[in-house]
Amino acid sequence: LALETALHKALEREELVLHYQPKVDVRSGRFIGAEALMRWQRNDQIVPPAEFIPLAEETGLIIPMSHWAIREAIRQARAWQQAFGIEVSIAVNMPSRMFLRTDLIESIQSALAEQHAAPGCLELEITETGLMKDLQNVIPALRQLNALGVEISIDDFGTGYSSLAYLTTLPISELKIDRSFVRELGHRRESTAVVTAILALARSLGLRVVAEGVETPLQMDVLDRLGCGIMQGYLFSKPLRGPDLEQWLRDTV
Ligand code: G
Ligand code: G
Ligand code: NA
Ligand code: MN
Repeated sequence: LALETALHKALEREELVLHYQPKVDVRSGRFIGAEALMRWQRNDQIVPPAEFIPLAEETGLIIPMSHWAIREAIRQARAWQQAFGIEVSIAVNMPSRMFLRTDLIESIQSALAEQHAAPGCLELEITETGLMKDLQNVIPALRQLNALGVEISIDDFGTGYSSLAYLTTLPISELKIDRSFVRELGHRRESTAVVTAILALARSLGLRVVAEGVETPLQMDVLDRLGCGIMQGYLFSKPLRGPDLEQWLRDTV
């Protein structure tokens, strides 16, 4: 209960921060965008999401936290666009229940308007498992977001049980290959088979693919050879505080 109270206050006290992990187009070396990952700056410590996201989900605090994350990501994307003169898209992790809320679209629209930002600066990630759990109820929001121009990415893809038939009808833009498959690339043939299958599926549906959790040059080479060009992982950068990602951009782009 103490933690719940503290988390409640954390939002008001602006103790939540987003860290950003770049997505890279490996062939061109281009920065494609970043995934926002939430951190809680509690006193002098950084509390990782594993220790507060489950609590936030249980208590419902995840709803205002998600609204906050959307606004903060849009603000940051806009700031980087202006500072670097490039298109920046920031992906925010959404619990599936956010897509059931009637105020989601309105909240995004007002945040975009306030920041004079285009919808393309925001992307929303939903896990494959979260999506399939509530598919029929989530679809209307996906359609509205798509119409607005906010792209949807399916996170941890390959670990859930997608109905492939449904996948063809969903207005989504990106699949993120779960890092459990990436980790075993070059060591377990089954992982290569799974990644190959995901890439073939994505190609036929016209979806972008991002490999997450890329840690080694070997994994990068295998992915590149299989035709997956967009990657995210410690090999390129860990999630960074905003100012540190700016430095990374100056050094890299
Ligand atoms: O950031 P990693 O560093 O530890 O994140 C651990 C887990 O917490 C991941 O599964 C990630 O999806 C989740 N997570 C991180 N940030 C957010 C967030 O802003 N919102 C939600 N709902 N989950 C997040
Ligand atoms: O569930 P989701 O994919 O949103 O979680 C992202 C999580 O993966 C975060 O905890 C992030 O810190 C972590 N992460 C990012 N890159 C790597 C990596 O290269 N290796 C590992 N093991 N974890 C990573
Ligand atoms: Na994610
Ligand atoms: Mn992921």
